[in-house]
Amino acid sequence: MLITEYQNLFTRVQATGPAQDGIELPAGNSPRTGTPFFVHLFGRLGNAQLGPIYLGGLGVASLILGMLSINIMGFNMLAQVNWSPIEFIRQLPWLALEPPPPGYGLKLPPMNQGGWWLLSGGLLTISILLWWARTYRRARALGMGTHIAWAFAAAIWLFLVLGFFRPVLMGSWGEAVPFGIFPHLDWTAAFSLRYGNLFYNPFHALSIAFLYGSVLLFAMHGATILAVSRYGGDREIDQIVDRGTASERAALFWRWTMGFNATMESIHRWAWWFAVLTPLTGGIGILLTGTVVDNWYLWAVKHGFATPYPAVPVIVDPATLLQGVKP
Ligand code: 07D
Repeated sequence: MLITEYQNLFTRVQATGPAQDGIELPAGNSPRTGTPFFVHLFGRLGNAQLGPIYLGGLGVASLILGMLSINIMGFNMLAQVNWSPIEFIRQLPWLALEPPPPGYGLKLPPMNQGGWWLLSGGLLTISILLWWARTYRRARALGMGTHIAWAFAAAIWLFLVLGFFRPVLMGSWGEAVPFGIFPHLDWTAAFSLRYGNLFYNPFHALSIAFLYGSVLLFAMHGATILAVSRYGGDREIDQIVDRGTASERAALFWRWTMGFNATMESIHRWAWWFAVLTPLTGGIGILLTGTVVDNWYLWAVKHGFATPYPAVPVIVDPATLLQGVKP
């Protein structure tokens, strides 16, 4: 049988050719690092070519500060298990570098009372901000839009609300999240309980809607493109300007099944906005918690979308009634 179907390049055939160094960079840019090489297995997931990487001043500074920050976390945890590497690995999920106790407010605490947390968090924050600047600058150097940098900024907003803006508004570093695997999860659960169940925070609800919405959109879009890749649908951008069978079929499928279709361009705007709005709305929700609203359940009762618990009569423990009665 003669196979005349369009061959999808990235799943069926691995095209190999001379390594690409990328475009010439304008004056003032650093040289790219590393000689590119090819790994077949990587080619099954994405592009087989690895490198060269652009590090530059921002990248190097960000990596150094990030590694310093994670080292501070690690060494603090190692000290907590008496410098035993075995115990460090065994207990790693439970170990924490905690922020200062509430008594210190926003003052500089002693190093072993949250000072290391403050230093490590500060370094991590600068490292992340430098990495953000790097994503912005690299996009500009390639003549791209800065959509990736702004989506990253939305995530950094939530990160800063949790570890910086809200603690500052509350007047205490102790409000911030600890570093550690289970400890940060425990913090999350405790935060929800302390402020009357985060499920009643409408911004948490919005954030979940965008999170789940992102998952749904990603699944729909990924599946649609794969379903029409035999007609060249994976060449998405060509399909926007050079309309062909794949794009039209994909659009038709959705018009058939739900009456409406996104376009090749607009589906990516849908995806970008849903992803960005997840941490954006989430950050608003966290910023309001404890600053404007102290108990989301009572807030929901007041606004008529949670039912109040029925009044419970005082229950007396019968054992207390026997006080002083000899058996
Ligand atoms: C966390 C911030 C950006 C991250 C950056 C990365 C590095 C790496 C490396 C140290 C993701 C910086 C870090 C570069 C450093 C090393 C090695 C983005 C982040 C820049 N919730 N909840 C959300 C659900 C409940 C609670 C969001 C679902 C309970 C709290 C999301 C459920 C309780 C907070 C969400 C559920 C509770 C959240 C996160 C179900 C108690 C937040 C969105 C079904 C467990 C956060 C408004 C996101 C938030 C948040 C989902 C339940 C507490 C939508 C599905 C009721 C305290 N929850 N949650 O994109 O924004 O995170 O809340 O039960 O702070 Mg929730």
